[in-house]
Amino acid sequence: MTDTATPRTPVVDVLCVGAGFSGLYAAYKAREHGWTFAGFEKAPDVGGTWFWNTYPGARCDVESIYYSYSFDEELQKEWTWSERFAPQAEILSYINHVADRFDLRRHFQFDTKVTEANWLPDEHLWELTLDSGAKRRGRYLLAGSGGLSTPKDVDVPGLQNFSGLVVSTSRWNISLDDLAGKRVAVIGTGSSGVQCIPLIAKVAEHLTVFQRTPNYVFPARNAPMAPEVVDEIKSKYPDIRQECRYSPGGIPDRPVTDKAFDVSDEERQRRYEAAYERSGFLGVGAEFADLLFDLEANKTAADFFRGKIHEIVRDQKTATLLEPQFPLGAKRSCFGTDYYETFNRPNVSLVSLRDDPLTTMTAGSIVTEHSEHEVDAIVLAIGFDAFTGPLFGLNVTTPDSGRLQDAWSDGVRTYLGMMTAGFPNFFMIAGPQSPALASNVVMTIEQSVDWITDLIAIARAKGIEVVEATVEGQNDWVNITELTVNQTLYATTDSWYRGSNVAGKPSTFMGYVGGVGHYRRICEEIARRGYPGVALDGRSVAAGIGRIDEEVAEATPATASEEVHAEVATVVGG
Ligand code: NA7
Repeated sequence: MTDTATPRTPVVDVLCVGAGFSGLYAAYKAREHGWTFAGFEKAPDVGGTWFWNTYPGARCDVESIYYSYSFDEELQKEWTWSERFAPQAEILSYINHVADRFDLRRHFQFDTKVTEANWLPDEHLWELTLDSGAKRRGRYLLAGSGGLSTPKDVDVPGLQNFSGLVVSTSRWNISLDDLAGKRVAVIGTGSSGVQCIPLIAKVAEHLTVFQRTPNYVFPARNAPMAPEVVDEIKSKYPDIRQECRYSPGGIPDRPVTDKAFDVSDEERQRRYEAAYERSGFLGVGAEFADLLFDLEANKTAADFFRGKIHEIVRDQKTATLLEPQFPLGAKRSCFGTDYYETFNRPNVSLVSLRDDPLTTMTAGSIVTEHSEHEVDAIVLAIGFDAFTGPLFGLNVTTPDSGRLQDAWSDGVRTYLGMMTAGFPNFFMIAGPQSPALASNVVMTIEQSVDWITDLIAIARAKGIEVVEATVEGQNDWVNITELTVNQTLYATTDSWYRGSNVAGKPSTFMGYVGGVGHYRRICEEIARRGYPGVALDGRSVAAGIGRIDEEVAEATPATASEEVHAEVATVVGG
């Protein structure tokens, strides 16, 4: 029997793609509202990115006590994280626990890929096509498909010639033992490469690391969670979470009050040393308020860090090759365990692809311009087609706007990172131009789902069937995200943050970097004012989101870094 849509095809209130942190919370909220919900997940089980990224050493880089749901007090009380940064398996068992505890699994169809999503304007419905050919219809479509879930296409020359073992960190399907005693190559030194390299080095006969862009790799200082620390946090969890919701990054803030050149050279060094010991996102890169805004200030932190590499790595030529050259923090810093120390091992060597580009491969070797490296196995840690990859894979289409990828052919355009003009009743959970990329993403996901489901609830209560971002509201938001990022050093550096890791991808900065708390206040204010920037059955309140942004800023005590930000804005006329 074919399973195509008929007039009697059941219609649910909410369709959702993905059963990771986003989809599960969306299912929970939909059920709380009493809506029918149908979720689709291509993996055989829950977990999203954490289902697939099982490479050795995979763990979160935001502390687990924050990188977890905050919506249920009992949940956060009963779950105990074993380490400061939980490994992938523990995060996945947490997600499974949440799915079981709230009985969410039954709302999802697994092993099911959504291949198309079409808006039916006459019926005000979304119709999904599944890889089985089946159709499913619903009033609202939520993309909980994640930001870092679609692996980048392999763009390493000559890989088809190689006859040994090839494995990708984002689709890891071997055991570490399979690499034991082998000559292994790792290509890529982002977070994934950085996390697996030290562990592969321990089992491989020889490991050759092929590095294109050296990163800042801070010591993660991962450790078991002391029971008394866990008890202390659990006793204060609601307050801590509330602080996180209005913080710059979705983790408890450590407000800094001064700029790098406000203190003497000796004092600055002393502060960087202490911050280096502390590590984490509030480490060296956050020690002074102007580090992400002022290149000279940033250079003091970057130089300090480069000095650390030379202290750790014995071979000074290798240490120099490992030195990052872009401003510290301008793309996502990595957190590793024994990363630089690994280059002191006799069985590890480094090839700098900047100096010696990879040209091709043979059946048993990687060939660069100046050398050839015999290997038995290649680990690809080359990253993701971030944010737009997962969304474009859904082929979201409306008759008037065409496919999302065509509508965004010159770059991403969203309203608050959650909606996009021309695609009614379609919502992106923590999508591009939301704070997702520069935040504790679990907190951003919760905020996003809350805002989206509040809007749907209001529309339903008023009998409104079609909800859509206005072009005016979207233009305002795109301007805000660009003005905000252009005042920072993020704007100066190529990375997946702006799509430059994928050939041909239009350059748009994929996040809002004005802070989780500020963003939340803007979203709250927009809701309070009747959703300017959103057309409800075609009617909208005039947008003026820029004015809301300013009013929210004026009403909130500025943090030191926001003051620097404002100073920079005056200087550059932003
Ligand atoms: P990333 O951070 O995008 O890192 C990918 C790495 O792979 C990076 O070093 C790239 O160098 C390198 N790369 C990519 N393509 C190639 C080719 N063709 N040849 C050589 N080297 C290449 O991805 P990750 O998975 O490590 O981390 C993603 C995020 O997950 C991370 O930020 C955390 O938020 C969690 P490049 O820098 O492009 O020169």
